[in-house]
Amino acid sequence: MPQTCDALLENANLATMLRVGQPYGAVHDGAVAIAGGSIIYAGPRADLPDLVPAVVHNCQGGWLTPGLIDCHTHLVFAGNRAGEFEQRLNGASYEDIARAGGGIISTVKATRAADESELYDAARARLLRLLEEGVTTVEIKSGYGLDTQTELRMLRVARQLAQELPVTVKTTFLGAHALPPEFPDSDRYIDYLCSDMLPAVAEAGLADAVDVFCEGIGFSTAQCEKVFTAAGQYGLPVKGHVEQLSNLGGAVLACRYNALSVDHIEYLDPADVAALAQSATVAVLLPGAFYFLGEKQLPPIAALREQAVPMAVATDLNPGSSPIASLLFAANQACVLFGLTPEESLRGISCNAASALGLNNKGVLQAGADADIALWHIDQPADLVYGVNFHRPQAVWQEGKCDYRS
Ligand code: DI6
Ligand code: FE
Repeated sequence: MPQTCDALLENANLATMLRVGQPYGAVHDGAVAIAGGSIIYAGPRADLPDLVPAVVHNCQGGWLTPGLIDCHTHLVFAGNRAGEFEQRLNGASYEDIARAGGGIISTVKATRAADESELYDAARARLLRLLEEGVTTVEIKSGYGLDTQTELRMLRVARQLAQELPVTVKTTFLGAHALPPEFPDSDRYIDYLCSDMLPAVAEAGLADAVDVFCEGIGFSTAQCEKVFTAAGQYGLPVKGHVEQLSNLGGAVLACRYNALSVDHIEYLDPADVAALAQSATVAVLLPGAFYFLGEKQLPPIAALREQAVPMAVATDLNPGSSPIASLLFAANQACVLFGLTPEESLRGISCNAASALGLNNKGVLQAGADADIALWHIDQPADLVYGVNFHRPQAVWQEGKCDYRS
């Protein structure tokens, strides 16, 4: 008896992103079958099993990729930091502005003052920009509340976005993002975070992971370690903003706590890459922040590549260091600014981004994976990262549900 399925996507080339055979795990003249929100077949058309599909979609020789994954964003926030952009271009540095009470803290003030529906509407508009480009999974951090109530509000907004839009959202609690003005002492803030904020967030079930900003203008390694230990007590995996502006050793610390990812890492010492290679931790590259802040220090790409550390690429979408709502632009920047190959960059916004979020059923086209798929009218996968704002998907399937585009 032939098996029934919900949809058959035929007359397509597949960039499966599996690490077999051709670059990009490519399959020419392929087909994908979807049932119950999952892929039940992805491979050569010639080997397609006998299926009775409810819908057949002719992909007209286009390319199917996994739905794109933005594994590091701060897209829930209120306010606007264009004024700081002007200050920076008049000579102030990002760190000067932060130390003068601007920077992250100015967004904290605006976010605390915004109610849940204002925050939701602003975040939804930014998220739609990502979804238009074929993103089907996004990570969203808190960290502009820095008090229990506002952190919970940000995380609720992030979860609500996933209720109302065709996207999977993974939420991350980033209470250790900056020192709020009512706490002159960062040790006392970290104690409050561990004894009050984190328990409230964990008990509400609103976070999938816990993040820190390990930096001179953020928190020390000892303080980050306290946060990691507390996260472990709630069974939450950790990740870290580390080695973005200086090298404090946050990446090695995060690996000791089996972090899902270490993010930024421009100042990571190549000698410390071994710690990443020996763990399952993903290196998340954020070229948008490097670009927007005009940084010069490049992440140790050659060492990461030599030691086969998985590299992901994300937008870091936030108002201060990366006001960039385009994952394909970030993927282009990873090639142009950091020297990733187009294949590495596309893996960075698909399979490796899934790993950075602890998702083992997304980011590839393979039987058993979630049916998160984008269809592109392109000649080859590299087209997606070669041009800027050249391409939009013709159709996107998110957990099997199709959204056709023009
Ligand atoms: N590193 C960053 O680049 C962002 N957060 C962080 O820890 C900046 C966030 C902001 O400036 O609002
Ligand atoms: Fe960030």
